Amino acid sequence: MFEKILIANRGEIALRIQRACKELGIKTVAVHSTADEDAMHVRLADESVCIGPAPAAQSYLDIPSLVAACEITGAEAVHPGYGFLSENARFADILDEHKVAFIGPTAEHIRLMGDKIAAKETAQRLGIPVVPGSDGAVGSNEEAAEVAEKIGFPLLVKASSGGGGRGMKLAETAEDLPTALSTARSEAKSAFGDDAVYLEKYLKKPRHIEVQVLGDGLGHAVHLGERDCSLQRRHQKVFEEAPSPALNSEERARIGAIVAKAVADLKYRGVGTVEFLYENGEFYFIEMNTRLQVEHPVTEMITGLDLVIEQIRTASGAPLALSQDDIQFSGHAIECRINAENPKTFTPSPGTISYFHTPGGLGVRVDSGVYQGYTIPPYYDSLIGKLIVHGKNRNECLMRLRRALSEFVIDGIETTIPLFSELISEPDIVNGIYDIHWLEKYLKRP
Ligand code: MV4
Repeated sequence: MFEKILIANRGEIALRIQRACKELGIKTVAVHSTADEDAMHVRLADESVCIGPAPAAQSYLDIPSLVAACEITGAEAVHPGYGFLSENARFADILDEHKVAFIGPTAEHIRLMGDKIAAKETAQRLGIPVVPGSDGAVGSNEEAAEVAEKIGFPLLVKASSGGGGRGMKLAETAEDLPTALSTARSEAKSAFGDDAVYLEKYLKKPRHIEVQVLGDGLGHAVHLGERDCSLQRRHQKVFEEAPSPALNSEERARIGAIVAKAVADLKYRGVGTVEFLYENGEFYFIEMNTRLQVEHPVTEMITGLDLVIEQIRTASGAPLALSQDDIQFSGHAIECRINAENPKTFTPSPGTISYFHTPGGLGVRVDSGVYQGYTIPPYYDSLIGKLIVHGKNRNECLMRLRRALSEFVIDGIETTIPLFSELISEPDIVNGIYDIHWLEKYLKRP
């Protein structure tokens, strides 16, 4: 096991990772930009290193500074958190060259899943159902038109180097296809330096359901159930829950078993998320994320497992101590992402928190990186915390969430808390009837 871990991140996730390290008796090293000198993740770490100025490109994304911080402190491993360098295969390779462990999958697996065409081919080969579409990249517009006729319209043109909603173009009819292809290609070329695109049948009203997996890199893997992340705005998730109100236990066990088998066959190490669109009772693979996700706590709440501890153990080479039968799902969990933003316009609202009171009590968890008197800098993501609530069933979870939201007080800045207070009174949310377009439609209403 590692004795010292460097956490290459900031905010709530840096604190979350420190907590796991402390439980394992591992020393922590925080890194920070000059804008984060007063941040909680710096105060609570055993050691800290300033790695550069405020812009992330010169600090949290600066690989040479991070490698130097490992060398100065003697950290044996790096946890990247989410965002920043968490899915950067080159970073994993460079750490490896410096004999520092990357707490995550191998660089090869990160690279494989970063290439969306290769990821989809791999998923299909391993028995995971995928969205009908082109076999790999499409060549000329003529070739694309032929494939498109077979798939049918509407369809999506997706960039192989895209993901998370970047580099997608909708073609409603054959007439739209040439424009969709050329704009997708040129946007992908300038954003990612790669103009490879592929085609997929467009699913009109799916839910976004993702399966959490955990592997040891030695051929053993389990699934930890799914999360429903359909409530999103502009590809930013807002509210996540586990289990999905749309699935029954047979569907859960079936897709879970398929995914766990695939991940075991891949010899995947660490935690991962296999993303699906779900429509009319069918699952369609879209992408795999090779990082710890923001919404991992809802899975922790219903399984009782600590996903960060599992990441650290598997990165140190330990075999999985769990079999699928050891995983028990209990109750229901919901996460609300608390952003420092106006709850109607979503304009960022950095500034000083003049008063901060978090909810508590049975089944309530707050993962946050801020405190009363803290000044949120304007340079980074606006996520300042997450409220996660657990109950023995969905109804109890919603009752508890309503209560917890009413206790939460954050003054001095605007936050998305009022949006959640509204959402949990909406009949569709109470009944669990929503798809990936629900929230954007709701926000557009007069
Ligand atoms: C799709 C789709 C419909 N049909 N693919 C957007 C993010 C990226 N991960 C995949 N995305 C989508 N792919 C097919 N074939 C609709 C979306 C999509 C979406 C997916 C998940 C969550 C929110 C979304 C919002 C808009 C579009």
